[in-house]
Amino acid sequence: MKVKEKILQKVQPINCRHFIDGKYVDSINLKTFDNINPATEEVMGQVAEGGKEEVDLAVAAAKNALKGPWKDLSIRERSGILRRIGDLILERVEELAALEAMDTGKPYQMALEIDITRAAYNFHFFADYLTSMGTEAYQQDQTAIHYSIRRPLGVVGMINPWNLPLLLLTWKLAPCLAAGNTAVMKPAEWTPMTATVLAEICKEAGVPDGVINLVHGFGPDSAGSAITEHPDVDAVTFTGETKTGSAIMKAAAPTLKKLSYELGGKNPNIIFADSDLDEVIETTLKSSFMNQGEVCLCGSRIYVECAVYEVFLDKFVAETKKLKVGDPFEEDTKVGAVISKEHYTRVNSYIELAREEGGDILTGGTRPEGIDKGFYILPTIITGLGPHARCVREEIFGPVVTVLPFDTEEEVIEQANDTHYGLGTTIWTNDLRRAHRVAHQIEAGIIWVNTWYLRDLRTPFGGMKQSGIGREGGIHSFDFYSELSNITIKL
Ligand code: NAD
Ligand code: 6OD
Repeated sequence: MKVKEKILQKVQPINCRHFIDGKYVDSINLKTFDNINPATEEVMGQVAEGGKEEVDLAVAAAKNALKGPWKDLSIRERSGILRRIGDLILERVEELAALEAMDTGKPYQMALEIDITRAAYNFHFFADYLTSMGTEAYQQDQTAIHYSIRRPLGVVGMINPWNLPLLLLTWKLAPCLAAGNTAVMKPAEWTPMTATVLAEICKEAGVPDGVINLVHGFGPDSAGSAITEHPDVDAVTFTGETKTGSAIMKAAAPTLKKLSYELGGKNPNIIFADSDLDEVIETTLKSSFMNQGEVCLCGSRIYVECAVYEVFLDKFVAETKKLKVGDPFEEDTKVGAVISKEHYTRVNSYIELAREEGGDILTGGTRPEGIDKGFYILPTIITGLGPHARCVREEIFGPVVTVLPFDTEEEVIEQANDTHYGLGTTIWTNDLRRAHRVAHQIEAGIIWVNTWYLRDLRTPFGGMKQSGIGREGGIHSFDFYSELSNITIKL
């Protein structure tokens, strides 16, 4: 039996309810919305539509849960629960990957190998990290000793995007729980299924009732804004679009919530002539089109040194044409469907704009032939645009890249930095001095040399400029999810 039939026989889409104070519940007014499979355009199920009333209940449960028994657990006990969550995710890896593929339209294989595996690792990593953490202490002559203690922040609101749903939700939830907080989570409206299963997993792993709460719904005037406005939510961690970050900041201002932001990007992929082109092409295919280009870190602005521009383009276009686009559950599918009809229209409007701006579409730019249903867009490579074209400057968040030639290091650094984003950059060169020199001048929070999306969860992750506020990962996550108090003892 083919993998597709095997998985789809075992896993059916689920209806999604809120999870509040340890129980799955409907919305008070029983309102729901359709959950649509972007690969088939069919309605897969219903999602409870939450708003202010459900968020009020969830926040009250989370606030109450701060009193105990969560706060009284030893480090070893809390770490054990986190580890068990990671284990349970792995036990259900195929089911979760199938649900993620149905919700997002991404290839099942990618969901299996990246999204869900990493979601489990997020818990395993922070379970271990928690047990090895120390705090600062200073002896001041014979006068005093100073030491700091970490305490939970309180109730943390988590607002999540749809592109890597469980990976990014758990990237927040694991350190949030490790630091002893309670949570009210809102998954993106397009991708509610894996978060719904995670709630059950957390309960089974021993997370006390009220510690994690989940409210489904939309952003503005809905569950999202209710979280950001709620006076008993102490902090909000948000991953999503830059302009949504701005709206959340406004909503959170009256109650001065602590904010952590992972926002958009328009990331340069800079290819110098001395790099190993086969390696460049292999990775650039991923950094351009992985997850349909719906990764904040995708290198959608490709700059190639003139000496290798033509040879790079020939190979890149040829390899891109080989990527199989289609059914997320076919084993060899590399590019699935984009998330929604609205997004499909938006990405296509950028391709149209590129044509109007005088760009050449070297490959892609249309739907794949023979597929009538589903929000599919062929991987698209655009050349012939200048540095000020909108397709070169704005985040498209789809399988669309622009390629521009450059002559000098100075010129490419200037173009790479000429943006209000500053999330990630990849630099390809075999010249060690140049790698350091360019990396130090690039205005981005994450810079890879001769690789892309190579992660170590201890490292600071986040964006400069309008790509984010703060950093996540290792101690940086704990710095966000805890309050430090300094205690001074006079000797
Ligand atoms: P989005 O901003 O539209 O939505 C994200 C979440 O915010 C959703 O849950 C949505 O319901 C909620 N939301 C929307 N408006 C809100 C409001 N006014 N108040 C409260 N909540 C609100 O983003 P998206 O389309 O889901 O995700 C794509 C974007 O996310 C891209 O810009 C991408 O670059 C960015 N992203 C960044 C990172 C990162 O680590 N920097 C990671 C993933 C995605
Ligand atoms: O890998 C991660 O930890 C992470 N936050 C990835 C974000 C990807 C954005 O789409």
